[in-house]
Amino acid sequence: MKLDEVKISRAIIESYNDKLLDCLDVDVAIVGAGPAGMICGYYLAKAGKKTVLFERKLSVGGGMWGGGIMFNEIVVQEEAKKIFDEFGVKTKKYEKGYYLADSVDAVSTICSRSVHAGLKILNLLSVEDVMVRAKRVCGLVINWTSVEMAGLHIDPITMRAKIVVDATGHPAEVARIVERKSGIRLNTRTGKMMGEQSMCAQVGEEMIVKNSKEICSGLYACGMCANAVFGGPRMGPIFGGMVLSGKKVARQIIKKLP
Ligand code: 48F
Repeated sequence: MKLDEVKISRAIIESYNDKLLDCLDVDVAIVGAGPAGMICGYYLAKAGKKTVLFERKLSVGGGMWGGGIMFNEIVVQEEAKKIFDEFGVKTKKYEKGYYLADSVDAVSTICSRSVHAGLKILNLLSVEDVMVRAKRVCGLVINWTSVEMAGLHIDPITMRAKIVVDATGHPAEVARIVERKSGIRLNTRTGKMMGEQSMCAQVGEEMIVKNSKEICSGLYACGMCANAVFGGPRMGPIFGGMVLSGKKVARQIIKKLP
């Protein structure tokens, strides 16, 4: 069989076009393909919720690839190890309560399982704004990361979601946009972003699960973003909290959606 280059181009354009069109009206839109966002997306897709995840970068995985200071090993605790077992991520015991995983295995396995569960991941797309109606977040404004990087004056497009999840990690980008532009009061003590606190693995890991919840109508936070919104500490290269946080928010959303 002779290969036709134009046929290859046509196949890619038609298929991506269909995928993008299908992602313009969904149950849940997640922003950020770090560990928390992907795990949240996995459980939502597995429950049959139409879910799309937008990732700014070329690669998924966020801060997990690099482990600690580029030593590509990560640590999880007992509870999160069970979720790694469920995904098929290999772990080894370091000491009681401390399990190690190869970060490359963790990212690639979680990504693969999530996509196979039905999660649509669109990389190279940055979320630059939200859509708000009647004080409820109901969609996202997206543009190519390359447009953002080049500083080109090109308008974005908009997609609709019943629920949006901010899983953008430390910068908590979606929550900050809502605070800055919408006039909506966040469900924090002050009604505003509380900001992330300095390193404390114990408290950070406990708080991240507690803080993973609805930030305002239509918008949830999971992963490090949850501590940035509600004022919890960072925790460094221990990832149990991220995993449990993604799962918790998925469960809350599944209960809420019809
Ligand atoms: O930072 P990230 O891995 O967030 P996470 O899932 O995990 C945090 C840990 O990696 C680590 C930690 C562990 O203790 O604290 O930092 O909470 O992944 C966030 C992803 O969101 C993408 C970003 O490129 C990254 O891959 N992202 C951020 N802002 C946007 C975005 C945006 N506006 N649009 C699209 N993607």
